[in-house]
Amino acid sequence: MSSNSPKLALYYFDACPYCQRVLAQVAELKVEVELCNTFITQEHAAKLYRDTGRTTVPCLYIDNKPMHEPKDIIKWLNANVEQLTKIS
Ligand SMILES: N[C@@H](CCC(=O)N[C@@H](CS)C(=O)NCC(=O)O)C(=O)O
Repeated sequence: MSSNSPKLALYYFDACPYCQRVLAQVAELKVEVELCNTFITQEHAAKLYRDTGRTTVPCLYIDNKPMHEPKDIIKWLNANVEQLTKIS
């Protein structure tokens, strides 16, 4: 991980079709993203609610700053792919 790559964490649950679109783009771009399932892990749902006032997913944390809206998340990933850590 190069020092200036932002740390990414995706808050999601499997039954959400918007989350599946974002997960597909993450796989397509081969970028490293911590996956936080809010359905399976209560603490992930609690953090999301604490930080954003809602439990809506997908939510991408970029250096711990939350971003909602699947379209915006995918746009940001595509626009910043060069500086993101790739999975080998
Ligand atoms: N436009 C929505 C799309 C996301 C959305 O509707 N997510 C649903 C699951 S498919 C959700 O999180 N519902 C539960 C909740 O809002 O707490 C957004 O704000 O990002």
